[in-house]
Amino acid sequence: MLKPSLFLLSLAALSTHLPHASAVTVYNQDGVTAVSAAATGTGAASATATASWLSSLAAYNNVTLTPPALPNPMPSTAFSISVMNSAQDVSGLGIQQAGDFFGFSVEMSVVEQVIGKNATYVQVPFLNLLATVADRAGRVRVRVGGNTQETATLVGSLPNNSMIAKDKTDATNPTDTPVLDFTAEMIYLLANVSSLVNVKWYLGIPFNDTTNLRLQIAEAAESILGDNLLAFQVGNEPDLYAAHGHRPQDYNQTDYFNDFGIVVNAINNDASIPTRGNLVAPSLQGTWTLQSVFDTGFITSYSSAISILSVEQYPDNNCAAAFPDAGFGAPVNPQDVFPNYLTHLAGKNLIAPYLPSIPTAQQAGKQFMMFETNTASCGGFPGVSDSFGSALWAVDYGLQMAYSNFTGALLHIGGQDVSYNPFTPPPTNISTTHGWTVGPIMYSTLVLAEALGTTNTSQVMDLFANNNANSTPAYAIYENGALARMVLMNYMTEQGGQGAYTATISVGGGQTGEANATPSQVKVKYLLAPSVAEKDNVTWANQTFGGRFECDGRLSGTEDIQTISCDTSANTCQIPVPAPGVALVFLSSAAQGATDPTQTQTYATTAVTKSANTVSINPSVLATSNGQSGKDRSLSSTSQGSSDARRTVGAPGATLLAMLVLGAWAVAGALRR
Ligand SMILES: *[C@@H]1O[C@H](CO)[C@@H](O)[C@H](O)[C@H]1NC(C)=O
Ligand SMILES: *[C@@H]1O[C@H](CO)[C@@H](O)[C@H](O)[C@H]1NC(C)=O
Ligand SMILES: *[C@@H]1O[C@H](CO)[C@@H](O)[C@H](O)[C@H]1NC(C)=O
Ligand SMILES: *[C@@H]1O[C@H](CO)[C@@H](O)[C@H](O)[C@H]1NC(C)=O
Ligand SMILES: *[C@@H]1O[C@H](CO)[C@@H](O)[C@H](O)[C@H]1NC(C)=O
Ligand SMILES: *[C@@H]1O[C@H](CO)[C@@H](O)[C@H](O)[C@H]1NC(C)=O
Ligand SMILES: *[C@@H]1O[C@H](CO)[C@@H](O)[C@H](O)[C@H]1NC(C)=O
Ligand SMILES: *[C@@H]1O[C@H](CO)[C@@H](O)[C@H](O)[C@H]1NC(C)=O
Ligand SMILES: *[C@@H]1O[C@H](CO)[C@@H](O)[C@H](O)[C@H]1NC(C)=O
Ligand SMILES: *[C@@H]1O[C@H](CO)[C@@H](O)[C@H](O)[C@H]1NC(C)=O
Ligand SMILES: CC(=O)N[C@H]1CO[C@H](CO)[C@@H](O)[C@@H]1O
Repeated sequence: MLKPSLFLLSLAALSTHLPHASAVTVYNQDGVTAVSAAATGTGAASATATASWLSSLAAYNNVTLTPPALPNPMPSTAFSISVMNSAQDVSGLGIQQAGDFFGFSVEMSVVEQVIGKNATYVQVPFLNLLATVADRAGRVRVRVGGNTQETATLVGSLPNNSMIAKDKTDATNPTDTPVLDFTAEMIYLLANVSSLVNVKWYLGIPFNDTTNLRLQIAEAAESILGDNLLAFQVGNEPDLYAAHGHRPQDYNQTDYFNDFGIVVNAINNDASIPTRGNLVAPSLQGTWTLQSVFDTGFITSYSSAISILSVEQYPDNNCAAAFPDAGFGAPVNPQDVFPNYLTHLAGKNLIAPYLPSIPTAQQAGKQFMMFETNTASCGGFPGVSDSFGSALWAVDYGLQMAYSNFTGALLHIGGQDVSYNPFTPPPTNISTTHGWTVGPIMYSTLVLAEALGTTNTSQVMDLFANNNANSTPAYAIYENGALARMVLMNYMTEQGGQGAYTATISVGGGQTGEANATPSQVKVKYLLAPSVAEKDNVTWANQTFGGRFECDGRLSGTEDIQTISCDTSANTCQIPVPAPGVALVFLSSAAQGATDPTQTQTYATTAVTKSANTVSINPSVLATSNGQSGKDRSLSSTSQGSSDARRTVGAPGATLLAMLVLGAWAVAGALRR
């Protein structure tokens, strides 16, 4: 089997005046593009070859589930969808959205593995992966933070010229999360990434100690990142502080309001933080309601300080498996929860509690973001979180959030001890021979980016298609006020020749007096895999990131965009949707050109062409990978000591008891991400 060559890019050796790059083409030492290595993505070979020490790490687990049975009764597999052509004729459309709706949340402790060792050694697969999204969306939003941001400290220097040190243990922290020291090199790393791919950043200001604020990260980031910095999160899940022992047991919304005010005042008095009004809060996990925080006067008091109101939510948790000794009871069998993800209700139910708060945010002129999310906290469910089903779940969930007026969502990336990562580098000691592992959920970011496009005017409508059957959701996307694209989904896996459906769509000519606007043909891109349980063989318009350990960050294969002719006398187009699968239907060539990376010259706001977008890096300027240099622990996981078999909760018994008294559900939701 050919292996992709992995290189770390030496930015120092490159011109500092590179254009914003949309694709970084890396050649291996034989002068052969590494793309050929990432090719077919059968996955079968790598799965059987995967050593057991690798499959014991959640990110590379070998659990393959059984697709659920077909629904009984079956939904119709031949149904019509009639859509309006003009947004004005549709009631209940979501607000205008940008193609970068889905971004990523990178746990701060895995920055070295995922983003780069330092500002001059950037992980090329990371650049390439982000470029696949930036190509389609115009830009990508990435948050660096998580539990680790709360106690992280920017220091002048670290031993051995390290960028991040996480050897200290925070004895008070029950999340097994290491305490981080980092240098400004980390911010330079992010700046250097942004000079190659259009990435915009969210960072977190530590909030563990309001008597000793550490605003250095904000000071450094504003001067180093400039416009590439979007906002600073202040407080990560403050509604869990008491449960986690980070604040007194009676810590409540008023205390949080007061703590937040201390940070706002300090920023206002810090001349080294020139930007105002770019804070993200309250980032609740759900133990407190948003309304209970708003009731303290939070929005009115801090309106000039906040740009984004935020929540963080996962639909389930796998804490019982991640922390077997912590009293969470019997581990969940992933097979049992798999069907929960394979329904249109999944995303809807997850965001339902937040819908009443969104108009409040809109009235205050604030964005409303799902700042950290994924399939299940405490590491995800092996076989679920890394299945094609998770990609379908995320496409539906993302579009549902866009329809429901969220303004963005960030998919979380942990270490090798979680199974839900959009992408995971190989373990350090095999990084010269193995490529990255791209999770099926990564493809959902491409689908969302292309569905929403680059004009910032896309409005999403849930079509409640097929009598609102939960297995066959469909969405319409209006752009500049007119229907541009549709997304047709199928959660079923074909069994006994059953499961696939054909939607007969017609545009305009509805009851509002619209004229027929059904095109004579449509273009369709499919997201496909043989079953919802598939882990490796996933294709987007016939292109793939490959199976486990096969990816250098680029899609390989020949793009295949289907053309479907419509019936111009009946004014209908018949769109087949395999089981399982997603069809992205482009209703016009303009609707396709606006989002299709094969036609990047049509980007409305950039002058760059496809060829100018491709940076070819000569092998002579590439250093070899991080090789054997890193200590396994410091490069292996989100949570200190948790990537191996001895998973224990590092909390003193008393803290743990206090947590459990408050309810396992709330604690479980955020115990470890
Ligand atoms: C799956 O991985 C485990 C170790 O985690 C190993 O014992 C088992 O043989 C593997 N199964 C397959 C089918 O590769
Ligand atoms: C960056 O990291 C690489 C790989 O660990 C190392 O060889 C190099 O010396 C580092 N550069 C700086 C400036 O620290
Ligand atoms: C906050 O975190 C810093 C850095 O880890 C630590 O030195 C400090 O003691 C912590 N403060 C509190 C109140 O826990
Ligand atoms: C620095 O590097 C040396 C040599 O590799 C090693 O022995 C030492 O433990 C390192 N120190 C720290 C603090 O990592
Ligand atoms: C929080 O606790 C303080 C002190 O007991 C109390 O005065 C305040 O009303 C409480 N706030 C809320 C929102 O319950
Ligand atoms: C989203 O916002 C628009 C404009 O304010 C509104 O018409 C629509 O009903 C909202 N959608 C939902 C699901 O609340
Ligand atoms: C890499 O490390 C793992 C354990 O951390 C070990 O089992 C494996 O044999 C090592 N592989 C190589 C190629 O060194
Ligand atoms: C879309 O919004 C982004 C972020 O605000 C902006 O950079 C970009 O120029 C906008 N694109 C268009 C076509 O207005
Ligand atoms: C990969 O999946 C596609 C369907 O999505 C199927 O046609 C193809 O045969 C599969 N390839 C392998 C090697 O399993
Ligand atoms: C799909 O990609 C494969 C691999 O590149 C290629 O052999 C095949 O021709 C492509 N299929 C279509 C229909 O383009
Ligand atoms: C473009 C850019 O931000 N370059 C930075 C890369 O990182 C080094 C530090 O190692 C900075 O000196 C450069 O300014």
